[in-house]
Amino acid sequence: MTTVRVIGVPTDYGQDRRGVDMGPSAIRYAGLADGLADAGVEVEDAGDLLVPRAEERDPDYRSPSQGNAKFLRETEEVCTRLADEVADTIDDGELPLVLGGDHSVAIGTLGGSARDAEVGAIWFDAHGDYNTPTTSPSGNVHGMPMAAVLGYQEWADVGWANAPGLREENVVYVGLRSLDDVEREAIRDSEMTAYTMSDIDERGITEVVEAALSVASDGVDSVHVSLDLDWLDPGIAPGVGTPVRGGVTYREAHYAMERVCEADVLRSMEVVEVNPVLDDHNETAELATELVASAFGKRIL
Ligand code: B3U
Ligand code: MN
Ligand code: MN
Repeated sequence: MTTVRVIGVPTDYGQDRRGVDMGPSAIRYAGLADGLADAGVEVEDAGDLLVPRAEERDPDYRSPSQGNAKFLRETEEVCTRLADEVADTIDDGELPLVLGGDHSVAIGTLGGSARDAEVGAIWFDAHGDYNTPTTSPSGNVHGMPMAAVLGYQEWADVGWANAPGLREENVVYVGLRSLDDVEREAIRDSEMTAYTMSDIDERGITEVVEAALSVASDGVDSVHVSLDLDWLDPGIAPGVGTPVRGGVTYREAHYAMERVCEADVLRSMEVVEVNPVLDDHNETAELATELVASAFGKRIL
């Protein structure tokens, strides 16, 4: 039986809306343990990483070539510890489930997951998260983790942020609908595969998820799944910092997670950007727990 080790990472360094640091509590409170039990997996909750409060820190960046990346030192501190935890979990034969926090935590999750193995990644997100400190319009690191782990441009010199076992060819986006201009060109020029919401409209979630799984798992040991709750339509997931209209539906999201489970390639997973301060009666956190349960094997029948 799979043992899932839950690792909470209560950060909000990577973006401007306070409250996403309460994501791990909100997701646990919404019934994560019961959801995982329903899925039939063993659960071990490792608690939360200790994360210094943003108020005690200075957001001023130390730029990798004069760009803007707010709280980069703090992000390094937290992601370096997270990467070790994730790598240790996998070494122990367990499956890490990281609860964010904002999406900058993916630098740590992937850093650990792709440390000693070739892995693929499926990025369920409205956004590309492929900015660099010089292309970012906001300086928010949650808009940069994919570029960071792949060592794209200025991120190439930021060793702690790179995930050695991840190659562009095995990275797949699903559900994109908000990209910055420079970021769009960078994704087009890359070897990554990007399925937008239009692709889902045209081909259906079934076909898109099938294609995503096959690209991500091609020639690698296993796959990391990153689930940004703003992937879903804000009508059902209002508790996120940067909602974008036109996201996937409740059923599409569940179907995708069910297929992830059936493909049996999962190495690590993270659920990010749940912000209970912006949420409606914790419904986004509840949705997150339901989707996790589907990803780990909960079925209707
Ligand atoms: N691309 C924008 C906005 C953004 C990225 N990720 C989220 N929002 N969640 C940026 O700031 O990089
Ligand atoms: Mn994201
Ligand atoms: Mn997003």
